[in-house]
Amino acid sequence: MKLIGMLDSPYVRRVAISLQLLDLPFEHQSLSVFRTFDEFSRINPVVKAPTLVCDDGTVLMDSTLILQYAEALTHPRSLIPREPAALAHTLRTVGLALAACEKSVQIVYERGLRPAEKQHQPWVARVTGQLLAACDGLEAQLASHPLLLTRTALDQAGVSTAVAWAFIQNMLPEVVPASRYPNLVAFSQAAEALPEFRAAPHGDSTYRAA
Ligand SMILES: N[C@@H](CCC(=O)N[C@@H](CS)C(=O)NCC(=O)O)C(=O)O
Repeated sequence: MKLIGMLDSPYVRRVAISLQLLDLPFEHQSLSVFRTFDEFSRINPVVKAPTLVCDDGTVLMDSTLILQYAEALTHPRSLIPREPAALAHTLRTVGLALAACEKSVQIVYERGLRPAEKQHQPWVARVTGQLLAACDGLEAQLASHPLLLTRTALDQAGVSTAVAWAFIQNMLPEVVPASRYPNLVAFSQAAEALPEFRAAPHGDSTYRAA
């Protein structure tokens, strides 16, 4: 299978790290949804990153749906707990992390794609408040339910939390001050030291299996 999209996207990165943790081999093609729009659109005309081209040629998109497919391939190995209370905790954390990604991507797009005179401050303020609320929620989740950080114990809550934090700190550090989030800083530092995170760093590199 082939993962399409750049590792500067938190959605592509959470898939790249999760596939490794699930022991699923994959190729990676680091195409930009902006700079290589035409090449991307020949693979997926919708031009969404991540895109996954399955071994039978089926083209999937959306990180959560791609991960659902990946977990079907590796069942019973999973990054999502089965027991309902643990599942609710994991899904709450993943939801907060995905909301943090969505809100930070919206700010990055507003700044990078819309001409300065057309930027709408009330919208930016609203999205910034939502981003900070999601980060506050993640910080509180880490305080009340510390996440485990070994290769076998790390679940989708841990992957998505660390990936969201790295994206935010790379793209919008002045919007989300690290000093307000000590648990996220410590968790992120430990996660980024794991081989699966180091093999798929935020940025424009291409993942290659070790
Ligand atoms: N909910 C989607 C969000 C994916 C997403 O928005 N990716 C961005 C890159 S970070 C993208 O494809 N942007 C191009 C566009 O939406 O036109 C997921 O989880 O995969």
